[in-house]
This record gives sequence, C-alpha cells and structure tokens, in this order.
Amino acid sequence: MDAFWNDDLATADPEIAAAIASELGRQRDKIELIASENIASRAVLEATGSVFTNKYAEGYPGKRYYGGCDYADVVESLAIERAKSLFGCNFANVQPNSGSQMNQAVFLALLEPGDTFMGLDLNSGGHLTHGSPVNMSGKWFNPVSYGVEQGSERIDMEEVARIAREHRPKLIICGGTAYSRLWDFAAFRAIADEVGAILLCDMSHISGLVAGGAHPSPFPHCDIVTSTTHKSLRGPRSGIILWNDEKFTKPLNMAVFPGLQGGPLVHVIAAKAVAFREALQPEFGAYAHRIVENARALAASLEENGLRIVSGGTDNHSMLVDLTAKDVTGKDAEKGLDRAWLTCNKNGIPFDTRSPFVTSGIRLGTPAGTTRGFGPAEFRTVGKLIAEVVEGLSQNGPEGDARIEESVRARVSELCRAFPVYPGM
Ligand code: DSN
Repeated sequence: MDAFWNDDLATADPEIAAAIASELGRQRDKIELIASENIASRAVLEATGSVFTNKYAEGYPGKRYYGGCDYADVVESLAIERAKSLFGCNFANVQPNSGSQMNQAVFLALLEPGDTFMGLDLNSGGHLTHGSPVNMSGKWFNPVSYGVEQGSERIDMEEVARIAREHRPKLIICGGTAYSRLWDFAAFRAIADEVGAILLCDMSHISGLVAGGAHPSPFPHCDIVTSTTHKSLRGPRSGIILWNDEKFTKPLNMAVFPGLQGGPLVHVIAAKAVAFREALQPEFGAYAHRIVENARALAASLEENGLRIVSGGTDNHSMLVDLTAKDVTGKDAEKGLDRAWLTCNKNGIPFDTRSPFVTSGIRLGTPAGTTRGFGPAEFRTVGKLIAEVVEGLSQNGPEGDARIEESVRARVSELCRAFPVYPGM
C-alpha cells in the first residue's frame, strides 16, 4: 500500500486541504446571494464524500453490469422512492450527473436532430440547454424562443400560444433561471395539447419551493419534469428526471444510461436520497415558504432604497435588479459587492443592450441566506447594504467607494457571526 493512502487530506495534500478550508471560510464569512446556490446539510456532505465514490454500478437497481451492487441498489432505490413521494409522480431517474445532462437525456429520448422545440429565451431568463445557439440544444435542434413582454416583463401566454401555433414544436419547455414570477403550468398544458407537443418543465430553480408547497407543482400538467438538486432543493450538485406516463420510462432511462452516461455517481445518488428525505420533513415546508417571504422582503428593501426590480417584484426565491438608472454595470456591481462580502452574479435583464459579460443587472436569491437562518429583517438589512455599495459605484465608477465597502463588510460580518454556517466543522 502507498505510504500516503491512509493519510487524512491535510497530511496527504496540504494545498488542496488549505483551499477547502478557505472555501469554508468564504461560505461562513460572506453572504451568499447567488440564486442557484445553497448550503447543503452536513449529512448531504457526508454522503457525497462517502465510500460509494469507489463503486461502479452501470445499469439500474436489480439490473447492473457489475457485481457488488447490493448497497448501491439500496441507495438508488431509496432515492427513487423518495423523489417520487416528494414530487407526487410515478417514475424517477436519479442518475443524471447535472442539469445539462438531465435535459440532454430528454432531448435524446424524445427528439430527432433538427426537430423544433420551444423554450424561454436566455435573455428573458431561460437556460443554455433550452435552445441557446452555443449549446447542443441550439446547435443540433431547431429552437424557437418565447420571451417576456416589454413593459410587464412577464411571460405573455397569448404570445406563447401564437408562437406554438405557428411553429408546431414537438417539445415545449417551461422553467428558467432568472424569471421571478409564477409559472402558469395549466396554460402551458393547454397550449401543448393544442399543438400536440410534449411539455417539459425544468424546475431546477424552484424545485425546493415546489417540494415545500411554496410554488405550484408542474405535476400533473407537465409530461416530464427535470430538476437540479442543489439549488432551492439543497442537495448535492446533480440532476433528476421525473414523469408519470410509463410510455416515457424506457426512452428516458435508456437515454440517461447507456445513451449519455456511464457509471452513475452512487455517492451523489446517496446524497440526493438524503436531501429528498430532508425535504420530506415538515420543517422543509416552512423553509420553502420563508425563502419566498425573504425574497419579497429583499425586493421591497431594494426598491425602497432606489433600485428597480425587474417585473416589479418576485413570487419565488429570486429577483433581477436593473442597475441602468444608476449607470452601474452588472459586472462592476458583482465585483463591488464581492469586495463588501456580498456574493451575487451579474445577469442580463430583459432587452439588455449590454453583453452577457457586462450586463445591466444582478441576480439575487434567498435560499442560502434562509438556510443560515436569515429572516425578513436580515434581508431588509441586506437590501440596504446592497444599495449602499451600488450608490458608491454610481458616484465613483467601477472602483466604488472604499469607505462604504469597508463599513458594509463590517455589518456583513456581524450578520454572519450571528448566523453561523457549519458550526464546529
Ligand atoms: N448556472 C445555473 C444558474 O445559476 O442558474 C443554471 O444552470
């Protein structure tokens, strides 16, 4: 046996151990406002780092291409059963390694190259895998996008219906990454039925809210529902596919394996099972509702402090802040806020005239802050702190106001100390 094989990480690889320790410090000391991030439980982290990392288990429970899969079958079967009861559906595939792969599997299962499909435009809050020209979905298939309406900045279902009638897509995708209003799944169903399309919901951003009853469920309206598991759902980084009609079972399972993936990440499937169990607890319902309450408090505070929220507010965990009136770019805001220990991402706003590398907005979300215990009062404070940093950028340009940023950092530290992350780790 190699001398280092049984060493702990700090002994075996001090550089990586130091980077992990620094990342823990960053997560503890800064306020995480990236809408797609969260802070997984210790149990989820432990399962992700478990001995299942060693195991090959190509195939599905009871039908594997490798020996020694008894316990892999236990965790995958539990993950499937828990996913089904959490979201109230008949079938689940818990093997997709990521959000991109879960959506690729749906395309592989149901479409032929060149087929027409509809999805929300990236500039209106969609996702790369919903038809962006730089993604496989846009290169190998024929995407037709719908967007938000100028003015209301909401999806206009009449316009979605018009586009669907004109293009007769084989698949319609609802769901996005930067759309803060409720999705009208029943209206999407009616349109899909009228044009004979399959209806897919990618609920990655809102799946924790759906699980906790804080957002309407895409079931029974949607034929297939995909979700990442690490956003509001607070599990490990991964994906799942859910459906009700048995006719989709073989094509979807075959598309995930052997169509796209090889050996599943059993350690991550174990962590998904843990996260689904957590989300089935009544406390998770309270958490999901608090995320939305907190997002409303944050949006209101930002508006009171002079910043415009796209579409005038939020119904979910996220919001887009339009910085145009302050003449501050999303890129500069992201950097300035990071200097003040508030982490977020620049994001295009609807009809943005700046490039995706610069943008006129930032996207904010409340799932991670809510996990660490923030309530509406803390999020109102966060809104005020953000507005102060943006004002410094507005007055002084990209360098911002160092005195304001220092003062915000001190107040961020106070909040973080009062709501610790991973105490004792
Ligand atoms: N990159 C994710 C997000 O931040 O929304 C979506 O895949």
